[in-house]
Amino acid sequence: MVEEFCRFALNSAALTERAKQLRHELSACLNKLDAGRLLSSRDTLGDVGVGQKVDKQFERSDLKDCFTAGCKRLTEALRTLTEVTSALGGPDRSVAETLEKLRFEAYALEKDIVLFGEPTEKFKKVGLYVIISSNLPADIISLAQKCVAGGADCIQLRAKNINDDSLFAIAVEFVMVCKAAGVISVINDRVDVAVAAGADGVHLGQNDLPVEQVRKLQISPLIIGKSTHSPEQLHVACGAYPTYVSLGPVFPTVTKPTAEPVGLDYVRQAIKQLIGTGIANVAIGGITADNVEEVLGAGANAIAVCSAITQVKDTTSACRTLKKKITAFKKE
Ligand code: TZP
Ligand code: MG
Repeated sequence: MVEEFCRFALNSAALTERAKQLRHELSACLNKLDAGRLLSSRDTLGDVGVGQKVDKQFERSDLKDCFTAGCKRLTEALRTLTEVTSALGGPDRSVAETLEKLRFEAYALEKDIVLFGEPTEKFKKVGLYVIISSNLPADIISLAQKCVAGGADCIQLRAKNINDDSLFAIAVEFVMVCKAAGVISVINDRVDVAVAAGADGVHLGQNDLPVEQVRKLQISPLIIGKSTHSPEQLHVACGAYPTYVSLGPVFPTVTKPTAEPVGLDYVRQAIKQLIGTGIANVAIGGITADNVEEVLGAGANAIAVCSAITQVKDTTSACRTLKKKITAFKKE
């Protein structure tokens, strides 16, 4: 169950491989026991446990629920097997020792799957990702409200020149606006602020803290985004398992005028590179209602925009137009 969840629900080759490895090691370890004796002592008809049921035994709400039950079953079974094989005695303690080792590996695997899987599941709904790049508290909140009204699925707060106390205060308010509307909130650069303000995620650039370090600082599963501008950067990013990677700037952008555009070729190449990683992607940079379909056509999962939404008279309507185009494209 755990392996199939990694394989079919998360599409993560790396996590599937770890689960498979654990299954094989368990099977090799159990093969050391006397299979003939075990089978001979099987007594299904005489087993008093057969047919005994507890409430909700077969109630599962979704695949995640099946996965959680699978993890509990796995660790409980490993515990029981460790105890029983220890009680068998004899000079060979290697089976019990391996089973104990596998139990701790199973705990670690469950944690890694949840920390990767939960944010991934949450981020799946993102089509329109808006970046609010401003240091002015009033602007930030008013823009966030307009983006929420216009159907943004995720909003990032990008305030680079503001004191920490003001940033934290505005982040708390920003998160509240997003949460009330069921919109994902992301803080640019700062994992401390993201965690303290209760945001859904943090976005990291090439020169920010490494993803592995940020993962250690979360207090509940956090969406972790990572900027990439080339296939090489993408390769490195994938090794750290962020929730999503941004790909760009696709086109020249006024928001980052010095950044070299990477074009749609990079988006196409990145989509191929991301197959089997379970990592989502967001195309960014110079995207507008006029070129959004072209970007989606190159394979992008989601579209991030800043100026197309914040540098216009009617932010809400600009969001609606983009969202409509993204939704229509995804339905095709
Ligand atoms: N990084 C690369 S492009 C960009 C960032 C933060 C901003 C995208 O902004 P715009 O205004 O949508 O081009
Ligand atoms: Mg940054």
